[in-house]
Amino acid sequence: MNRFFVIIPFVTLVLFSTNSNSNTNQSNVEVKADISKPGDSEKVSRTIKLTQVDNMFLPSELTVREGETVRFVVKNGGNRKHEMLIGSMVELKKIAKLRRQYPEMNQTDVHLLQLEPGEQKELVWQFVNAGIVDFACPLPGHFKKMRGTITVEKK
Ligand SMILES: [Cu+2]
Repeated sequence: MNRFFVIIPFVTLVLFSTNSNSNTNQSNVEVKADISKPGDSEKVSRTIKLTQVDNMFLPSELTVREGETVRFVVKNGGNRKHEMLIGSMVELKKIAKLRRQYPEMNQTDVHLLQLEPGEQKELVWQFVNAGIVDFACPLPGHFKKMRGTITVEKK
């Protein structure tokens, strides 16, 4: 009988520590997203124009070359506020979920473009390795449709 009571806290402890391990793994995924990263504006080799409408990116499928640094010129041509973030789908989903949970939270990520209707902003991004990179507007109600992919081709 005593044994039973000892086992339960142990199981709880194991579950708890497994849980915190998986959190650590999640942040590893973020770091692993080294297909692309913020770029140096001195090294821009190409400019890509994107237009946001309510609620889509035009175009939503892009192709770049491994090693390229791209200046994205993003214009909000819609009637609502939009945002743009570049990253892996895992990262983007995580951020979109946070936006749903805490819509009033201040956004401090310097790589997040926030655009009022009619506004235009730029983001310089470097594509380090071949692969697929995603982008999206993480705002609630926008995220499912308002996304796109960047195919990074091998040199
Ligand atoms: Cu949007």
